[in-house]
Amino acid sequence: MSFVSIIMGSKSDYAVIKNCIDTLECFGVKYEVIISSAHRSPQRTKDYIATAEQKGAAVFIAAAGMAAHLAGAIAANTTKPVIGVPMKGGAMDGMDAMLSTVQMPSGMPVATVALGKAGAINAAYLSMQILSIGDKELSIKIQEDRIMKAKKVENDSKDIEVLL
Ligand code: RP5
Repeated sequence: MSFVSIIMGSKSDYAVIKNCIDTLECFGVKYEVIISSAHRSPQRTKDYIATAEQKGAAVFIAAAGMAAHLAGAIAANTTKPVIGVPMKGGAMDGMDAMLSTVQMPSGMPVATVALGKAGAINAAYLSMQILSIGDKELSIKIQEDRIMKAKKVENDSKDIEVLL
């Protein structure tokens, strides 16, 4: 059974990552979620990745703030795709998290999404798009979601649009 594994560095990341969880639930995608840190609990992080892979984790989502490098630490321990969600906050308001996530040296990629809520939601979408490569049903759900989004743009516009 393939699933998405979500690892956040601290409980303080949960409010943002809940958006990722909610998005996966909307699509009926299976996931695990744990708190584990690259620097506060490095062994737990490493052990969890090995266990999750054995159980069927197909994609890892890593959420961390400041320069915690959780996504990179996960990428070092798996060849599965890793999506990094930089958390806003701290003295640099997320710039440190963004750079420590996006600026991975060559050969050890982390697919980095936007800071905060948008990034958490996009991490869910990107992980589902990866899973959908081998899952036709999920692929159709994602295509239907795109159609709904396009319709919403049209409907929102109809409410306010002025055309000459
Ligand atoms: C990172 O440090 C966590 O991912 C969190 O975003 C940040 C601050 O953690 P706390 O001090 O709030 O636990 O490791």
